[in-house]
Amino acid sequence: MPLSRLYLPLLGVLFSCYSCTITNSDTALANPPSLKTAYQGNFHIGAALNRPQIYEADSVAAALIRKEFNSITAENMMKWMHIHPGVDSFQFEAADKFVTLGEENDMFIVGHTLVWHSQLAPWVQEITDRDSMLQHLQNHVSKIVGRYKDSVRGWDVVNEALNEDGSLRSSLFLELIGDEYLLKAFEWAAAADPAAELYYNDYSLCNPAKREGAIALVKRLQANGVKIDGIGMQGHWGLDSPSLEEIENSILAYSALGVKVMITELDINVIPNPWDLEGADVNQNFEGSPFMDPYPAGLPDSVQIQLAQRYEDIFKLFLKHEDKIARVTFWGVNDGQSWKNDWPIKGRTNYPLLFDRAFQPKKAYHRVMGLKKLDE
Ligand code: 9MR
Repeated sequence: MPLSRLYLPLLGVLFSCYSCTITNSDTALANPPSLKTAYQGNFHIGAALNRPQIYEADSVAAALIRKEFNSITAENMMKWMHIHPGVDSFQFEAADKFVTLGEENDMFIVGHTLVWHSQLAPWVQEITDRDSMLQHLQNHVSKIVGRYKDSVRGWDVVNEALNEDGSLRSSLFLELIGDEYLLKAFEWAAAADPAAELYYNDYSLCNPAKREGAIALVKRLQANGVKIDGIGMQGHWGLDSPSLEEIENSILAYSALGVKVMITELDINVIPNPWDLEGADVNQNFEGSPFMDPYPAGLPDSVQIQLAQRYEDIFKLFLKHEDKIARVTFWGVNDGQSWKNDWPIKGRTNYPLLFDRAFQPKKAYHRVMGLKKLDE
């Protein structure tokens, strides 16, 4: 048998391996590893965007957002004071830009937030009677949800309506309308866009007393036949608390109501929390104190490692409950931009997210990605 007969098939195999390497690396170049691709089969990975990010002022930030995230939330631009500053005036420009950005990149767009006691426009505080509050609230919810019908896919309809003990927080809405405002807000949102998902969003939802309050709130809506699709557990967490057990108990409890669970507003605080110091007066005592702002020049490796471990632990838990969790949204893109640098004490240097101030992925990013590599 001529030797070429033996060699030709071998050459064919070699060539097909070579071309398959080319194809794979081409695909890798077209789809470099990212949070959104790694977690594609599990849940959406989102980020809250601030105004410069919505306007894509920084090309590095813009590229990173497109690469890593498949869901976006407006950090501030859809809040009442910004979007509805006067009785008859709506400012939709930034919100429109935000929605266009999400649509162009095929992202799951989340509207934040329709009914919240904070960041209201001053004119709302002047409303003094039930009927006019009902009318203005309905107008607010219907106009905004209606404008973004079929574009915004999920709304934080009501934000932070509970106290830490699970009772309803006193607010203008509660005082003037009574707790019916909760039902109404969801009803108006559903009427304006029947296809949009509707959520209740709050912090400390792993705290057992508040959890009971949230469960009661969802049950109340359900008992009245009002549509609610999910609970947003804001993840403004620390290195040690809440415990994984408390987080898991909450995911299970909310999911048992038949609604989706979202981890929203995720960031992990790594600097001292004044609330942990008994009797501390947050506003007066600690401005500029090195004790409260220990890492102005960079995060020590030891803490970087703790942060990476914490992120790995919570993402492991999220993956365990991926059938219940629809989305995990970070409250910001990189450390420099996070609200945690200015709250509860202004001007500190915090490191709560997966990307550093130069938009470089941190150890925590690699650990979160590493969980998926083990899976493959
Ligand atoms: O991150 C937001 C920050 O830029 C605003 O100044 C602040 C005003 O209240 O709101 C922050 O976002 C909040 C979110 O809308 C609701 N949950 C708590 C978040 C952190 O305060």
